[in-house]
Amino acid sequence: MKLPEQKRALNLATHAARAAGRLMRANQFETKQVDAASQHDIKLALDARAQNEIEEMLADAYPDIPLLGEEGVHGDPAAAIRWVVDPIDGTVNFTYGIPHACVSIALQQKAENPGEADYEDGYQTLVGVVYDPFCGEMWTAVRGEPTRLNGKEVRVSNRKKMNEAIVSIGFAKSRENLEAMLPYFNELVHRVRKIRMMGAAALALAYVATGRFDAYIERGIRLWDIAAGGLILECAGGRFEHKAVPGEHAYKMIASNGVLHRGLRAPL
Ligand code: LIP
Repeated sequence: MKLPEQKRALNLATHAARAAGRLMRANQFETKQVDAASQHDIKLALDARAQNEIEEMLADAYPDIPLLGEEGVHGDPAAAIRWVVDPIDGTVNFTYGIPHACVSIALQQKAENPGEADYEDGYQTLVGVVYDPFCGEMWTAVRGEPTRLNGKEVRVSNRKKMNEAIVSIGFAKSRENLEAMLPYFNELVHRVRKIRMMGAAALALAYVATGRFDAYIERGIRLWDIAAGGLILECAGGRFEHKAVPGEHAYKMIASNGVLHRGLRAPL
């Protein structure tokens, strides 16, 4: 399996993200077919349709590279190279007509040296794309290069004071994560300027990378929610701390502008 040339992979991922974004925009005001729903989560038929559209475009160009996605796996997800895809991140928002959701596509490879891996499973992220079709914002990152928003370089904030910080928190989908994070929420809310809970992990990471948020914290989040956004954050000068937790490709993570990281005192 040959590693794609990274600029070519980035261009392909942005085209695939735009295709999924067009599908989201075309259905923004349409009644959504719900395939499954629980107290804190919804699965739409459009989630699977969007992932199929992305998968076809990626496989057309690179038929040998498997895809690990929120809506299923195509090929061997433990291969040396893989795409990691969340076709609609922020599905509950999208279902309710809240225009805060995005497409997240990452290219990962198994690191040659374990010390160079980003994740405990040995993978490192090479290319990341997060696309918000409602604001027309495309974040792109290639490992070792600056993050760009619609082609323009962006960087994390340099805010150093917690009482000036905007921190985003996600409560994921389970009661256990909710119970674990509420005490921290109650403590943190008094120390920062504002807390924001927006419902799309990949956008929260992109917002930290762009200096709109100063940090983002969530536990029980999945790899497809954070793989692209984590690279986008690191290439924008941010700090992306994460650790595997029980569950399929599940992580707890603290993302920040770096200078505020210790001050968060997140209990993860
Ligand atoms: C969502 C994440 C969000 C998290 C939600 C859900 P989805 O992803 O982006 O941060 O709090 O529970 O996991 O399911 O909309 O792709």
